[in-house]
Amino acid sequence: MIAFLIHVGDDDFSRVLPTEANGSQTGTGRIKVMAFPPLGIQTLAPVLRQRGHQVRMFDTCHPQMKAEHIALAVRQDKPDVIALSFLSTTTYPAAKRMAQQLKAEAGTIPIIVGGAFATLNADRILGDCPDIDCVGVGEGEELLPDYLAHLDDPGSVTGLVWRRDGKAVVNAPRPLLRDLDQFPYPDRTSLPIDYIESLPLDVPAVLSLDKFCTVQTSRGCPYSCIYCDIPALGQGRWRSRSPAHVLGELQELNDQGYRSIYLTDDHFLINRTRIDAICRGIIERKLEFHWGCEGRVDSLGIEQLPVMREAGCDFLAFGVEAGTQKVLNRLHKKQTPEQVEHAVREAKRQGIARVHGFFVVGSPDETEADLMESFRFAARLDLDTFGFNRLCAYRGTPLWQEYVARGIIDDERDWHKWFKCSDIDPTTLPSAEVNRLRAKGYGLLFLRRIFQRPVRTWNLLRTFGRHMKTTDIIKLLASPFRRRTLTRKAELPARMIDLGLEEPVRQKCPA
Ligand code: B12
Ligand code: SF4
Repeated sequence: MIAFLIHVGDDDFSRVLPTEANGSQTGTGRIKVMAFPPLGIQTLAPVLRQRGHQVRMFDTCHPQMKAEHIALAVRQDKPDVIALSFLSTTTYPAAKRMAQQLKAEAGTIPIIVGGAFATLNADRILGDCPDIDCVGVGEGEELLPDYLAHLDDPGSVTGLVWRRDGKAVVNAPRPLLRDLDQFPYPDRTSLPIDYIESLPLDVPAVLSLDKFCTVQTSRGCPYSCIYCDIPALGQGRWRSRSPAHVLGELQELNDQGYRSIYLTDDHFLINRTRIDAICRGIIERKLEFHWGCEGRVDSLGIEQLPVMREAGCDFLAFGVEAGTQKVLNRLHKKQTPEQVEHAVREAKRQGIARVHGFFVVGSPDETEADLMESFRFAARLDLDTFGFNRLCAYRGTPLWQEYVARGIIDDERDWHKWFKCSDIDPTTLPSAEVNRLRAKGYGLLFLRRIFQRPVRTWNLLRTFGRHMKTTDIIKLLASPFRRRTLTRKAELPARMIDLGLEEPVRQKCPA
């Protein structure tokens, strides 16, 4: 059979590399795009091929892989199945538009969707979008081939949510995969795109022009932070590939010339022995790439930092979230500021080149003093880079459930939206206030950096400056103080719309 695998991305998170930034070639058919590779379809493509299917992949970050181009390919190739893959709530409108445009061309060819958001909202998607025929819930490695083998009998495919006589039918759930080592390595060569290691910003913030890709060595996380849907996606379990399987893939990538790798694991640092085995393997094999990962500050993996550094780890991102125990507790983060300090200090002491801190602002019960303390805390920490995003609520998280219970979110009508907490929750600081304090906090942080660590700041700017124009660096530095316009804005909860509001009002609406 012929299957089309299409990654629908957010335009905000990709940008074709400008020619002056050295690279986008015309004529060769390959382009350079500042984006993360679409690991979902890269993972599924070889699995389908192994079962004898033909696969054609598309990533909408490519200017020639927009809906109209894919529709043309549908007309030419007449695939048996069109599979759309997208990650988040923010991309659902684009995925729907893609399904609509392709359905007009595809007629009876079934369109199946999958990915994190689809998994958490399967039956609702079918009720909402007539152009989508079914949803694959959870991991696709077994589900998608099973679906292709039973196109005429969707009722037999576990994990599938499909439509019969206009109604959504929810098949029995498919258990989580037990053995992640059984599948072929992702296909990173079929798409005519070179992904460039960059920051997902509105200026071309290129980090390196090294051949770049992502790898997933484990799935899931056993913690339960209130704003995160990873536990819901993976049933609160952490599963991993064996070090030998991971090393096989890393060797292949090394031999293909990849020199920059980012691990998209939800929590890479969880298992000390496994980290040790992977890192020692990288060292023994003399693999040449540098790599980065994310993890919790209380991980046992912190003890493995020396071997990680030796194995080429030069970027480590920690979920710091807040500078006060009160807010950390409210987020159910189960970590202390002292653990944050220890982890960051150790990472720098062991020579990790860039240590990043993810922070959130605008959390429930966070006061002005708490928020400013997060910035002061960040200034004290030995972080190289940091990001302060406003806390948002997504369906599938404990926070979403809390807002449903508190009568702020109507789960029936709001399921496809996401909300900034400071827009909707009266126990948060108002959005305007959060923005004002964030700009003030960034100002404080930048000044402390420039005066207390001038050499480090200069070196960091030089890293950016290698591939960026000075005007773009200035834009990058000014970005925390500017208002960014994303293509998809947070929407209003249904109950506020009922009240005729056009802007969110942070008060409990009548149920
Ligand atoms: C890497 C990553 C990114 C990268 C983008 C990567 C890319 N181009 O693909 C960047 C940094 C750009 C990013 C940005 C954002 N992300 Co993000 N991201 C991730 C992360 C950490 C890993 C994704 C990944 O590579 N997984 C590995 C692959 C193999 O898994 P997969 O894609 O899910 O595919 C598997 C299954 O889903 C399934 N499958 C996939 N497609 C299909 C299709 C069919 C038909 C079928 C049957 C099955 C199927 O099979 C695959 C193999 O099992 C996930 C967390 C996670 N664990 O999913 C968050 C995650 C997806 N992101 C999230 C969010 C919120 C965002 C942002 C909105 C953040 C923001 N506010 O700026 C943006 C939006 C970006 C966008 N929509 O394009 C949330 C989504 C929550 C939600 N309900 O919306 C997640 C779950 C993180 C979290 N803790 O909440 N992200
Ligand atoms: S935020 Fe990180 S630690 Fe918390 S549940 Fe999600 S993946 Fe786990």
